[in-house]
Amino acid sequence: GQTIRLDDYRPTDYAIETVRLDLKLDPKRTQVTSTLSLAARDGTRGGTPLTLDGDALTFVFAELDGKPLSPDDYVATPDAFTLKRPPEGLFELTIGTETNPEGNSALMGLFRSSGTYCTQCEPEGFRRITYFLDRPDVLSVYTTRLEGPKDQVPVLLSNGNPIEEGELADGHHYAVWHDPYPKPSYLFAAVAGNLAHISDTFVTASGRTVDLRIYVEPGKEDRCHWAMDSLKRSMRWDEVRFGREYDLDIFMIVAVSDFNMGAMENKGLNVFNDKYILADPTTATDTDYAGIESVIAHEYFHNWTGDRITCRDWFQLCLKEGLTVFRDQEFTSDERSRPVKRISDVRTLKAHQFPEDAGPLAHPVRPQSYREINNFYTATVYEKGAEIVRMLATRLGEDGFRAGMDLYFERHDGEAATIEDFLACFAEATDTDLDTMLLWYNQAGTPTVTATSSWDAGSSTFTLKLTQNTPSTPGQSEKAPMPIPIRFGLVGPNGDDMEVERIEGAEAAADVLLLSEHEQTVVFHGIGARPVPSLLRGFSAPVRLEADTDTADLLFLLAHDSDPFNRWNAAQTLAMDHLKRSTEAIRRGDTLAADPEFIKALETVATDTGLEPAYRALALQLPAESDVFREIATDVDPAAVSKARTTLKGEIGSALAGTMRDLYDTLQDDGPYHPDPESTGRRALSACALDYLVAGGTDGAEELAKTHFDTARNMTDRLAALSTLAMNRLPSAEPALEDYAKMFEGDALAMDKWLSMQAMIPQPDTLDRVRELMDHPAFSIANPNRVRALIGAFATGNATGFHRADGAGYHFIANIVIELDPKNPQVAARLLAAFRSWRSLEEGRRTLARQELERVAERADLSRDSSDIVSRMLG
Ligand code: DPP
Ligand code: ZN
Repeated sequence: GQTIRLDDYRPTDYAIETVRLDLKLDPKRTQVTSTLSLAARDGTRGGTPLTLDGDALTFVFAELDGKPLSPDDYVATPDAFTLKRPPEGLFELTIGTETNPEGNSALMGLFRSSGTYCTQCEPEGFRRITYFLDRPDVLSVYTTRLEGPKDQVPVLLSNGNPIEEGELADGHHYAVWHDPYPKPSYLFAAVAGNLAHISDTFVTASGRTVDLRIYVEPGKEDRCHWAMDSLKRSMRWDEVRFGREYDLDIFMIVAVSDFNMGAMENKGLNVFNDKYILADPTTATDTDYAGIESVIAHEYFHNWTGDRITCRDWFQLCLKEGLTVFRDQEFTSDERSRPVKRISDVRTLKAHQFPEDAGPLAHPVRPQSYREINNFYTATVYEKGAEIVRMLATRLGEDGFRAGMDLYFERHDGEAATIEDFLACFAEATDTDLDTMLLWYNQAGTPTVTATSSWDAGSSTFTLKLTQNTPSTPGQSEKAPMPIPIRFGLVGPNGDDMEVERIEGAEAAADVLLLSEHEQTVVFHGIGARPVPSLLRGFSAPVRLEADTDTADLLFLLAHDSDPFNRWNAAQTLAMDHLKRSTEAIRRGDTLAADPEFIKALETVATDTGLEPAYRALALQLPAESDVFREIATDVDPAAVSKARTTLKGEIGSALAGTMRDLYDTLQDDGPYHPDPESTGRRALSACALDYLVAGGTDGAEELAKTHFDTARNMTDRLAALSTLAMNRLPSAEPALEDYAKMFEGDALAMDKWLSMQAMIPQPDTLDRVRELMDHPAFSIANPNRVRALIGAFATGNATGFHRADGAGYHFIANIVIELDPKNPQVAARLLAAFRSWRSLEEGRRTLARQELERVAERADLSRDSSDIVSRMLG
């Protein structure tokens, strides 16, 4: 495959001012007629050939300014259409193509999901519908006409506002939609089918009434109300926090059951994976409710950061994604709990982005080149991209950040912009030199920051020696130092933050200092007693911090730090230190007991009713096995890590059995279910207590969990109890799993949870179970949600199973990738990325994993998606 490079960017020779698309819907032979009004851009030489992108298209006809073109005038292949000698001035090109929605198993372009016609165009799906300049910097005004048999497709939707509809002969009807906002092709959408909807209205800040609709399969309307509620709150929040109003008369969301991604922000017509729409208390968990709220917000916020201002090219993907993730994170923080949200986001970042950044798939937030852009919808572009925006906000303060955003919206509305454009707005609005911020976009790898400290009584100074070092990553061996904002506090002996008279050696504002060199020595004056430094508060930069804080310091921070993030982080660091040492002991055939002081400190947090229950639940959660892998980094023995973690959990559970039982008892609530943050937190803490009771082997714990499962009145409680039974491999797990399957038979989303849970049971023979479940009626290899639920959960959520010492887990996943790749390359390539940390494994597993990767790589006809991943992985 060909490599696309950022440095090669140049605008197209021609602009497409308007697009008239006409779709005559048919399951196997949909007729697409596209009429483009084109004009050469300034500077294009007269007669320069025009080449439009295509992908697997069936060409039917072409006309120029309403007259048929002779075959001498153009070349049409499945992958491109070239008009050899375009006329001067404005001209109209009409092209007819034919496409087979039913045969479209890749779910890119026009496809069918349970009978509904639906599109997915980002990033390069529009070229599977018609020939086009299918890139984000070609902005056009679209008018779309949809036509089909009224009994099969009573609902016909596209972007913008509806302008016309009518009946035709032989039971057909049509609808015409017009989107006045110029947009790139990746934001085009069309949906047609037998859909029901719920509707509501929203009055914007300036008093316009917007019609809101959520479309679903008939019968599922009752499960859309939380999504609608989330949408209205998102619309209000964007007005209040960023001054952004919605701009069309109607905003529509459609939920479909076959979808590669979570959701898609098409202008005025978002298409969602139904997992992020449908919710009711019996089938959705608190996590599902929170996920729906944040994905609804994310896609809605794209209306300004993505749609009104889009990306110049796909290298700038983080311009819309990082920024929009930041915005949805802020929304959740404002709606729920800021510390809890921050901790969850950092856990996600470390679980997904850090390993990506440390392995063969590492790439800059703004890559310099790609072979397949679909493989760059990554944790790095999204989550690290959001962290960079957060660092800007941290450095510039609330007002400065808002001023920069205001300028960005004002200056670039209606444009396709770059990261440089974005940074320039903040630099200008706040008169700050932000040139080195670009390094965060251009350099891959997670910097390690070290901090060594000393206090000098005589001079009342506290000295912090800081260094930063970013490891080499594929294609980048040398790294320049980056600007790293470190939010800090010096915690005095009484537990309060100390006053600092003056700071030398670093640019510092209030409680943030900027590490900008490889090495800096920072001196804090007026420090009359030895403080414990609390660094990187709120995780102010996406770095790995190695500080010289010892166990006593960490216990002190866990008890006293005024920053809730660092209090939590102190507990995590203590647990991680233990897990690493315990893993080593296990590999030596030894054991290592947990520190009673640490367990006691956990108990103090768990029972501190001054803290939110959700926060207490997070504090009690041990680092995941994958977190420990990451920290160990080389020669990882997954079985030893798993054993270390299970042992520690058991020790805590048994030491704190009485506390956990009290917690559990006081947290039960008989009121009606509501997914609000308070009751969500209560349920999370209760589930955590129950899990520790079981892990600790407490008398009666299994019965308690079984009763919790049987008497649950919502999915959150039911699933938590089932998970505890299953993950701890208790005898009651199997009958409970059977009961669950009977209860939710036929409910695909609820059955996904059942598939996932079984796939994650941490024992070697889980692989056999996963193979059997592939024959269960609840599973289908054609549906991405089912594949992610069963196979994805096994590959990424079951270290014990996937990393079986005999390599059977690797072999199984490689087989699935090979089977899936011809049908849905995107989903196959995603699955393949489960191997991304293979080089860190101990030698035996590393060899087995390499063999499987090589077996995949040797396949002829591998998709560009999978071949790109596998070659980078082996490269
Ligand atoms: N729909 C995906 C997202 O919102 C890709 N744009 O992140
Ligand atoms: Zn997005």
